[in-house]
Amino acid sequence: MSDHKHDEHAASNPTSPATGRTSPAAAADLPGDPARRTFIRGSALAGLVGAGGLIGGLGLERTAQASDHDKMPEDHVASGQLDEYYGFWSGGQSGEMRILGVPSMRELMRIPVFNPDFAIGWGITNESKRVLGKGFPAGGDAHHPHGSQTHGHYDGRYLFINDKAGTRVARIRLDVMRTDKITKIPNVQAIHGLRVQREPRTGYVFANAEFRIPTPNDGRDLDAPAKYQAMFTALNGDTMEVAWQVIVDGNLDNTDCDYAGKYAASTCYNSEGAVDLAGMMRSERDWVVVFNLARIEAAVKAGKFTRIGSSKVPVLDGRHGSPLTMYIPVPKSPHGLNASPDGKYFAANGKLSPTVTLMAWSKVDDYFAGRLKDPRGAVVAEPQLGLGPLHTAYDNRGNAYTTLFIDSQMAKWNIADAIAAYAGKKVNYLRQKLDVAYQPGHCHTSLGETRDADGKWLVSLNKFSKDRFLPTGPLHPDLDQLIDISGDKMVLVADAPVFSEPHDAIILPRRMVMDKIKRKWDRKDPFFAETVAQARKHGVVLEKDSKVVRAGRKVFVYMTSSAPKYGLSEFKVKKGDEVTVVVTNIDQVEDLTHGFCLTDYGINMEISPQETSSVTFVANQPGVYWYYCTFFCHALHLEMRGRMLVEA
Ligand code: CUK
Ligand code: CUA
Repeated sequence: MSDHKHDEHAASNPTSPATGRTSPAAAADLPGDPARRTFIRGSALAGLVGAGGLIGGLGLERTAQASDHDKMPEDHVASGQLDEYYGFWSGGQSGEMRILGVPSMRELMRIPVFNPDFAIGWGITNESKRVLGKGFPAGGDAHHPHGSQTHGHYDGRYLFINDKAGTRVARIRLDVMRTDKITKIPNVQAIHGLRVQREPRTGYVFANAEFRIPTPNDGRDLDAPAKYQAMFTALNGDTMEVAWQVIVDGNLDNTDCDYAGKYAASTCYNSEGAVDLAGMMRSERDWVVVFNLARIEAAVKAGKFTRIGSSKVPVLDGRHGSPLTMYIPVPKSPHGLNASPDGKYFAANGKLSPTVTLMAWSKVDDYFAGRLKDPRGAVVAEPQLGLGPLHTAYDNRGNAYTTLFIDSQMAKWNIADAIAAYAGKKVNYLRQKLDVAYQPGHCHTSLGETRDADGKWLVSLNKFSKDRFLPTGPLHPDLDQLIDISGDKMVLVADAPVFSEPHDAIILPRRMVMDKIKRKWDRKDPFFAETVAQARKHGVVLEKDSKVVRAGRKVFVYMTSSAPKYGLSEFKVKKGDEVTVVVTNIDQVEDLTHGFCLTDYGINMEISPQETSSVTFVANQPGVYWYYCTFFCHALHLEMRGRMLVEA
């Protein structure tokens, strides 16, 4: 049966092998003259924000050179072989999460999160609607996937991801790769930065609100933006309830936390509190705000908070002068915030400044203990790297890798040397610059957000692909490039076009994930437990019974599915009935998934081995309607169908 699946296609490698299409060599040996990179001002800035100038022309002048990598494609994963790593990719404005194999960069699966998805029935089934909530928005804008941790190691329980468009945070179960909780964050708008607590465990999920809004936001204050506020939010990763919120000055962009369980920190741009572009650029400095978790928890316990509107969430005041927070001035409009896996530092990426500001958690200790008066004293290095630093990733050898959006490059630099240079020593901390194509946003190293950073792979998530692929109309794919960082030099090994638009990704070793994965559903799984309980009330044993239960205008249609048959080949309802179809896949064979599609009713759902899926709809059109299986499960798959009669 399962040999009916299209194995030979699934196993072939859609990404290019080592292409040799980029030019690591040219820039590689010339770390560049840091002094050449000065603050972006005047016309350069206008070009950046105007988007036309700098972005439009860049990259195209790059000359292709053969890489010395042609002989041994590091990314080659032959047909039938498994990747060494799982990559979890944000799906950006598609609202989903994607699973990629690394290093092949093959897309393995998509996990619908904030987006409706007809293939598996996300947003259609009752089980998914329970997760999405009533009246869920049509989609989402997902940026930052992160894996739950225990003591700074991935623990394989959950993935978390933000929705900027719908101000939500979602949790995905790693064992079944399915979204199991979505929380709408109150009092704020546009959840952007997201991270998980590392110590002792996750624990908190930290979420940044990017846009400042009136509090409460009840239809006033268009003309009083000075009264707008943004808040830092901590959720409880076990319950997905909001634990507390802290009001900050400015708006929050990206966030990260330490490896000791003491602090979280966020980049803020728009310290001016402006509502237009010119205003947001006025000051030369913005800041990083650090949150003291112990003090926040103590303040919550002591009742030093307010509540806003009908929300139960404790809201604390963390604006300038608050004992809960520390404001570290950094060059204006910082973007990415990245903690180093040695547990010592955190970096704010300059974006409009050619620098990355490196700060030490130990100095944050000093500040909150009163030993450090000037918060700027937390800065231990400020390396100049190039134009448009957005995000930084780390290896296990003391090096950092920073994306340069405007320069279309990846800069590798050494942390210890950057600190020495900041202290006045004459050392070159820049190790290499590698051209990427083009305009990278995030970068991420294998295991780089944990203590287990292994210094093997780096992925550059580029926003523009322009001339790199067959043209696909005006809309181009993004381009995620895989870079081998295991040696002294970064070597580009693979190009993977990706649909709009992954911002961030994480890379985990396969054993960590495979150990947790279920190949079939457990009949006691909580994901469909409510549906099972309802069947029990009707005296139905889902694994055996196929029958119709009528309760007034509500009709429950229970059926099994077993290749190539549904338990019911027909059922009758009356026009206007509220019909709930519950299908239980009793097949035990791995990969033997069935579908249930009801023609002309806009209904499809996936039922994987041992899963129960259900859908509720109103039978508003009289007539005969065929339902059929949508997953090619058997030689007689096309015959796997039945009829619903809706009586007029
Ligand atoms: S953000 Cu998109 S490139 Cu949402 Cu992490 Cu920096
Ligand atoms: Cu069941 Cu196709």
